[in-house]
Amino acid sequence: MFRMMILMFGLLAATGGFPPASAASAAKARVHVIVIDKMQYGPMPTGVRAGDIIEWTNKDILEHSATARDGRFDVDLKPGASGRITATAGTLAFFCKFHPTMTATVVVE
Ligand SMILES: [Cu+2]
Repeated sequence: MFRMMILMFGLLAATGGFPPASAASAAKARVHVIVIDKMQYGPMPTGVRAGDIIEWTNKDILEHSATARDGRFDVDLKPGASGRITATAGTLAFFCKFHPTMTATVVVE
């Protein structure tokens, strides 16, 4: 009898009989990656919504940053490092504080 119950439980789990607990929240926040390469921010993500994650990945051998013009974030990015923020609604203009000619803007709905 006990063996039977274990078998049933296994079957339920295998066939998705139990809803995954984090399915709803995982579907909500998406991660948008901005790659920094050769002293430039890569293509800006589109369709970013407030609450999504914006992640910068620095592929250069120099340190960079993603620093908001309005001061709402300042992410330091060592060579090879990544950093992320939770996006807030608005037009996010940012630059690299080490190389101020590096600029970009991402729109968050
Ligand atoms: Cu830089």
